[in-house]
Amino acid sequence: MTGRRGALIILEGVDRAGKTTQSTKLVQALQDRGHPAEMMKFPDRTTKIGQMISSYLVKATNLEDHTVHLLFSANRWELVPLMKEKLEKGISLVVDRYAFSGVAFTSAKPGFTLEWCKSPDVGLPKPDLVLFLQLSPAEAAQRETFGNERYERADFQKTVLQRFNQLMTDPTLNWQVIDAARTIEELHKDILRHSEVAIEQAATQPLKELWK
Ligand code: 2DT
Repeated sequence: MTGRRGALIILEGVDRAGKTTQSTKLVQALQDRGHPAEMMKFPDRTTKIGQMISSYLVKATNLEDHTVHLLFSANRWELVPLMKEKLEKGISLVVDRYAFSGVAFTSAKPGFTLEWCKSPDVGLPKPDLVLFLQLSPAEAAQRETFGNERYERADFQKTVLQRFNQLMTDPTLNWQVIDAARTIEELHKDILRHSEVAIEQAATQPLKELWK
C-alpha cells in the first residue's frame, strides 16, 4: 500500500441518541474539509443477508437468537472486502453501528455471554475510533417515542446500555464517549474534532484486527 489509508470511524449508542444524524453530518464535514469519506451502516439491509435481518427486525419473520446473531455478523463480513478496498484508497469510513451493537444487543438477551457474542466478529477491521453517543434512559425517553421494530423497548434498551458499558472498558480500543444530550451542532463539533485526530493517526498505521 502506498499513501495514506482512510480511518475506520464507528458511531455507536443506544436508540435515539442521534447516530444517523451525526454520521451524515460528519461525512459531509469531512468531505468539505478535504478528507475523502463515505458513510456505511449496519445492518446493511440491501444484501440478501441484510434482507433476512430486516424481515426479522420488522417482525415479519422469527429467527432463532443465535442464528440472527450470526447473520448480523455475516452481514459485516460480507462487506469487509469493500471496506478494506475503500480504506486502502484513502477513503475514511463513517459507520453507523458495528460489532459493538451486535454484542450489546444479543448479550442483552437471556443466556448469552459477551465472549460468545464477540467470537464471530473477531478479526473484523479494527476501528480507529469508536464514538459512543451517551444518552441516559431518562433523556432518551424525552425524545420521540420508539417505533415498532424488535428491540425498541425501554427495558431492553437499558440492558443494552449496560452491555455497551462493559464493552467500553476494553483499553485496546479507542472509545470516546460523547454526551448526546446537547444540541446537534455541539455534538457535531466534538465528533468532528475526534475524527480528524483519528484520521491523522490512522493515515500512517496499518489496519488492525478487532478483538485479536
Ligand atoms: P438500526 O435501527 O440502526 O437499523 O438497527 N442490531 C444491530 C443487532 O442486534 N445486531 C447488530 O449486529 C447490529 C448492527 C440494533 C437495527 C437494530 O438492529 C440491532 C438495532
